[in-house]
Amino acid sequence: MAALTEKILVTAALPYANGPLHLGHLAGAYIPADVYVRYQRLKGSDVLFICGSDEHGVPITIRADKENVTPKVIVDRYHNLMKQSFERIGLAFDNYSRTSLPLHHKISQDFFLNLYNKGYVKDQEVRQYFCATCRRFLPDRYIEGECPHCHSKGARGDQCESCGRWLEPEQLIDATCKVCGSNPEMKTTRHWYFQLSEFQKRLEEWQASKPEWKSNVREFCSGWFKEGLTDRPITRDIDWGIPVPLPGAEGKVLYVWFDAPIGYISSSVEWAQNQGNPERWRDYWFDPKTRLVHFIGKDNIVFHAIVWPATLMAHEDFILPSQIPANEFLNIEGRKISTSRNWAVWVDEYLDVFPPDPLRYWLESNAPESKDADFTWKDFQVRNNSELADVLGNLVNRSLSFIEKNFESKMPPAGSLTEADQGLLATIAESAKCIGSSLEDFQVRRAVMELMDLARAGNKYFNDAAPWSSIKSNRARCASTLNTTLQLQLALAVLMEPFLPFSAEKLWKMLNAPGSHRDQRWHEIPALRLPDNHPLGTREILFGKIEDGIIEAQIKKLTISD
Ligand code: B3M
Ligand code: ZN
Repeated sequence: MAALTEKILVTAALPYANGPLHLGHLAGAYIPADVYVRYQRLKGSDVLFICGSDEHGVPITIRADKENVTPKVIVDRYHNLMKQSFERIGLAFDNYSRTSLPLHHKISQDFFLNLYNKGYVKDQEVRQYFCATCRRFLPDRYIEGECPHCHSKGARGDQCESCGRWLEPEQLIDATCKVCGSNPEMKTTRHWYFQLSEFQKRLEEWQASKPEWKSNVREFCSGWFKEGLTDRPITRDIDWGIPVPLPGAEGKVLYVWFDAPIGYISSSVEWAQNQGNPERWRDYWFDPKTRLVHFIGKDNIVFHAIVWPATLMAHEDFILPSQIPANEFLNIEGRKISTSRNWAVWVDEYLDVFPPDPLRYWLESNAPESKDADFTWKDFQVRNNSELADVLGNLVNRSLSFIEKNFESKMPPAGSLTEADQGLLATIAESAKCIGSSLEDFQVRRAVMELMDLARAGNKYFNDAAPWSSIKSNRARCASTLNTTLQLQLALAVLMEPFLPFSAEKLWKMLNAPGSHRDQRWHEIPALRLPDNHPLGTREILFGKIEDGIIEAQIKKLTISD
């Protein structure tokens, strides 16, 4: 039965290009998205996987000010570094773009004008902090002061990091300019507001039709609906960003959270252009049969589940998100990640020491799906050594080395299969089904456990069949055992692809299986077979053990800086 081809447009949040990629990024949005996409490709779905760097906004200018360089220097540096880290960890984007591209500027300005011309964007005079020393208006994050709720110092104009409450800059006690430290004054300025309040009813109705959304997303939104949606300024007084395309708006730029999600569209447009088929992106964004899936971290929920869908409704042409799998956060060794205090594990530094798959495996089996997760180096070592190496790696290694010794590295003939042999082969179909349905539900943790359970079943089968003793008494029986074990591994090589793509490829090659494991189809996995006497490839260690010393060096590297 041929599966119906589904069209799925998958996005992962556009990371700010203001620092290197760390484990928190990977855990929340990128690894879950990548697992889902790789699975859907094997299923035969028509998937477009889109991402790019978010290069505007105050996070970028603050970093630039700190280093005394231009924002351009910052975004060039980190865009390239992140892009490279994504590649090295195996993120299979169809396109990784960046929001500083002229293409993106144009698309965002057109989007803004579309909404403005329909009356969904209106200007308003507002009072805002102005720093007389720096001679500029201060956006939220350029203002610091004492939190009016918990009274901790250093709260930002938009949020207090200690108590987590959202703030307005004028609520801060003893507000100061983050750049020069002087007390800013209130002055009048003009901003353009998106009429979000007009969309509350439609948004509520739309979300009522999404009972399958994760509870964290639905609860978050109903909280916002209860408070009542208010119109939101979508312009800012800074000199880095996309110019507001209206007369009288000189010196103002679009708010980064207005242009960033439009980056999903412009990255798709860029992809289509690179394909030599510039209109192709429309097949996804304008076709109501496309499922639009946004993978994000929980701090981005309001933008993706409320503000962005409302802007899409206002524009009228585009499809709306169909799923928003939002994950919780990852802590490191019991502490909240802090990039400014260097409490983080950086992906590029990890990859200089370790292969990508063990990290992917840890992040998958500990995905912060319903609560925050805690990464510890020790647990990373345990998972690698006692699961990847001892279960999956061991199954492969001991059966292949046995065949090397006793069957000249050729596939031992299947012969006649016992109930136990057939039982193991039947488990493949069950596992493929379970893993698939977990992934359809965005349950990566459960899916990767099910994968590992299948490898465990393989080891148990191998132990029970004891080929080291049947080789002496019944060579044909022994051959059947090895044949069955290897057929399982052929299936595993494909089942591993969403989770452990590098090792999946390695295993496929070790089996010298024809073509690529990526060209297989999920529903055909149970029927995959290597023929009798098929020559196997070169055996390699699939997962090496990680020694204590290496882990201790990593733990030492983690020090909090002030
Ligand atoms: N850059 C925030 C973040 O990295 C923001 C996401 C944009 S997604 C359109 O968490
Ligand atoms: Zn100042």
